[in-house]
Amino acid sequence: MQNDEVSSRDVDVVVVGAGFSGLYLAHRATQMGLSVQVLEAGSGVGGTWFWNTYPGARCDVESIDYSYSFSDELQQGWVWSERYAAQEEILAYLNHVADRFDLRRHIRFDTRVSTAEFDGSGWVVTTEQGDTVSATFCVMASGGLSAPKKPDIAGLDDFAGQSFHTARWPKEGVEFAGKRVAIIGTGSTGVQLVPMVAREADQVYVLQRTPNYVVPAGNRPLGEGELDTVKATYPERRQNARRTASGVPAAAKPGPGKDLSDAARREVYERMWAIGGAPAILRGFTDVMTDPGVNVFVADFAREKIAQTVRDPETAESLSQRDFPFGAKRLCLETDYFEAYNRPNVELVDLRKKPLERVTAGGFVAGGEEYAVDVILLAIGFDAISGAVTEIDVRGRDGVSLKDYWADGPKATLGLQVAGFPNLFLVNGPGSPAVLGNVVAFAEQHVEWITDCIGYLRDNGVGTIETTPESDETWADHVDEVGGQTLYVRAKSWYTGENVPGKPRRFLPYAGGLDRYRDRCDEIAAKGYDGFVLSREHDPAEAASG
Ligand code: NA7
Repeated sequence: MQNDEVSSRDVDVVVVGAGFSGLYLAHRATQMGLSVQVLEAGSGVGGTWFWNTYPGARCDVESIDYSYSFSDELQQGWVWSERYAAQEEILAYLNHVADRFDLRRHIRFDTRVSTAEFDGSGWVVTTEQGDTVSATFCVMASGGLSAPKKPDIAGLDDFAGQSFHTARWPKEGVEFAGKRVAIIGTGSTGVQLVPMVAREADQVYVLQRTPNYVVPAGNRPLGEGELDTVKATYPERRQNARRTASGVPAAAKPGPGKDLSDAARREVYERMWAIGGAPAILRGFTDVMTDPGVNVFVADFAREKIAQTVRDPETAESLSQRDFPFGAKRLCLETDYFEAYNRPNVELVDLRKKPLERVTAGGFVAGGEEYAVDVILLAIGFDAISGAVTEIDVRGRDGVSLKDYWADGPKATLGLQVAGFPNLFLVNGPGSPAVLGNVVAFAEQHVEWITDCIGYLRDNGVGTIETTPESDETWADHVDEVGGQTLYVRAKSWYTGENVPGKPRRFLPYAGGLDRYRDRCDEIAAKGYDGFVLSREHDPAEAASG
């Protein structure tokens, strides 16, 4: 970079996190001739896929799409074995990427960042070990689902057995044979975990507070011929995905279900159930998410499938969601989940009928009944989207804390930058569309925008870039408004922050879709970062509007 102050820094860019986003950032920034230091809390690359090693952990986006598109050699060379990749395979892929592009030399592992402070022209990041790294730019590639939710369960500290959050699974594994196990939580994680633990443990109690809509994953091995067909048209497939709302290629367009008879709808949905996966099932008709009658049809269909599978009618009813529309929360994809409840060693504890009172030294008490267990698995979710950033003490101009700035709810222009925090970028931050689709496609878009922006600043001798409070508010209001038009606001979930007690309610992801979002980001960049404040000098008073 150009001026003396900047060149005296350790690196041009410091990146927090070596998951999908951080790895690509390191690759792209170094390709541009920038120096990069990635700081990673884990002892290996992979982020979410490094930490979530619980049995059954698997992606809910198809492997051929949930992968980088930036290198044709990479996508042609890598062989995915299943429709939905298991955690081990995604982690192996990310390790391959780190080696193939020689990224490890930019990464410091076992290094958790505790503070990040703007010093007038750049960032000083401090690690838990007390080391500092100074950089012109700081990028939070710290992940949307990487801050485990703190358990709000009475008595958990008194438990004498083994207990941990599923995203902190012991690396040495867990022996379930001969054990009684409680699994708290029935989101995607719980749904994947239950059948796996049920195969080994003596007894499994599944503690469910809210039933979710759970649909067949339709996972299967990928035939070699099938993968070859995809590879032959990968560039077109990726191009197609870039122009969709969700970052996965658009399938042939179905028609609306509104005017069809129930029998005709049923025929379509039997097919969708057999295909499995969220895109088929959410978009079996074009109006599942907009027409209340069609939505109720699909919800009824899903409940019928449970009743056909789960033998005990009371358990089947407890597993059936009736309070919010189909698709209002991210669908959970299952393999053998409902069948698990037919096993003699699995019992659903419906916390709506038997509230969880407390954990004791030897188990838990729900609805006045005592249950003895040896292990408690906390599949209770995450302080999503903003939690990994607010865990760090981030201080911007004049020492202002990001946590304080976000006291009423996280806000960031385009989900990328925050007023008062110059040269700080967020990947897949609050206000970005990432979690509503294929996170890898969104991460690539973010990383490309951020690195292009840094390139622009370098080429134009600009010292800092930041947003304004007005722009943050306007974008957050827009995100709220667009989110308010969807069914997502009809359920309490990590999309709104309501899964974490005390977290201000705000619809966090931008529901306008990748295509619209990309256009908006590109338009702003093409106009020299219109609406952002670009400053040649480091004195904000001399800042010139971009
Ligand atoms: P989720 O989807 O946030 O699910 C967490 C589950 O844990 C959910 O069933 C919660 O019930 C339950 N929970 C949380 N706290 C408690 C307490 N205190 N008592 C009982 N039950 C509790 O997290 P996941 O890890 O499953 O999935 C996250 C994302 O990862 C997923 O959407 C995919 O994108 C991948 P609640 O619904 O709050 O009543």
